[in-house]
Amino acid sequence: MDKREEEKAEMTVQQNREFEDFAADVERGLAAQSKYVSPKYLYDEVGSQLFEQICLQPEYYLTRTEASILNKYAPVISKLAGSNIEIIELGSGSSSKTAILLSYLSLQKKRIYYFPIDISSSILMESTRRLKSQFPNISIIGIRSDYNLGIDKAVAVAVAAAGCMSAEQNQEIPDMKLVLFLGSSIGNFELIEARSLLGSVRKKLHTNDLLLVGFDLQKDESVLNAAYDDKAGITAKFNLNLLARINRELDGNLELGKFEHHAFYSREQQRMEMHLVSKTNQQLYIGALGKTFSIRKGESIHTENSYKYTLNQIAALAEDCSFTLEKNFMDKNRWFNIALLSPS
Ligand code: AVJ
Repeated sequence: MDKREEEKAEMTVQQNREFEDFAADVERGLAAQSKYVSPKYLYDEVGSQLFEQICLQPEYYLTRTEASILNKYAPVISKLAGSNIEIIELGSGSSSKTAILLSYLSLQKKRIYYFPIDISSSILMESTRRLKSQFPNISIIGIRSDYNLGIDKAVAVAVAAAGCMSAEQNQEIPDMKLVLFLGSSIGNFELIEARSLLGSVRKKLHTNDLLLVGFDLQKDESVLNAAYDDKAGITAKFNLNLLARINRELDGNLELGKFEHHAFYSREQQRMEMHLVSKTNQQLYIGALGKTFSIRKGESIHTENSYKYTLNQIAALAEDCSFTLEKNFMDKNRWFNIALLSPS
């Protein structure tokens, strides 16, 4: 096999594994007592595009608030960073917020390597192409991976690639790593999972490295509820696309019109919950599984949790994972916080 064929074959193995995972996860989730599907399946090509649109909705304050914090504090953050820096971003998406940081860093750093890691290959390809033309002096390599499972691998690849690139081009080896986990993606994780994720990042870091994590903060429930049920109906479309994806990829017969998007803040759990509620008693047939699942009128498929943090909880989480919370960068409403963490 030549190299191209080899790449193609590898692609097929990977895609096949993803198909099997999706099928198995949907089967487990729909057979469960309380139906659920992991939020990571919301982000196929269509879902990732819809999420980009959510970020532009007036009700979805998260993205613009975090961007405003980065605009304000990017100069401070870039001063803290070393001069040869390796940036690794988990769940980079369109990288539009990171571009704010990159533009400051590129003004003063000697050498910047940027490794965006994302689950969606289309978004990743698009954003790396855009960033490469915007920042010709930054070395950019996109890594397609599910950061939850692939963090060790992804970070290892990034570290090795930076080493090779600097050796090949006779350039300096990065003297520090800056890991970014923005957008409140951490909110999708249960506390125990968030600890293990930050814990595995911590293991990859050395004394001078830094980690920036975006946390959405607890606030008035009406603000939260509106953010996850925008008037234009984009979040509803995003949620319902999960069913369309099951139809596309798993040969399902789900009728999108027979489900309703439902998002609410649970004060007890301190999280937003997103559900797809069945409007009727119906049978859900999934061709790829050769199985039918019954769902009752009013019964829901739980598709996402988005935890909202307090500053105390953030400090405790950092400490639990052997990080020192160096600084909280917040907007003036204290709606969002970008925590700067260093290895303790
Ligand atoms: C990408 C997980 C940060 O929880 O706010 C947006 C996803 N879901 N609207 C969030 C999402 C519904 C988003 N995160």
